[in-house]
Amino acid sequence: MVGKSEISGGINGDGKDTSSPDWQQAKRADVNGDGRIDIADLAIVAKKITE
Ligand SMILES: [Ca+2]
Repeated sequence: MVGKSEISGGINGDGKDTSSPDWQQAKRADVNGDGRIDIADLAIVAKKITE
């Protein structure tokens, strides 16, 4: 389940990876599970919202 908090978290977390100190929070936005938050995750989240 993806909500608005995950969207904003994803945007705020853009560019973070597993070495980021707040990864435990940021990883919620790592929807494709590759260990980093980037535009690919944002695109997936955006797609889920519009489905
Ligand atoms: Ca990712």
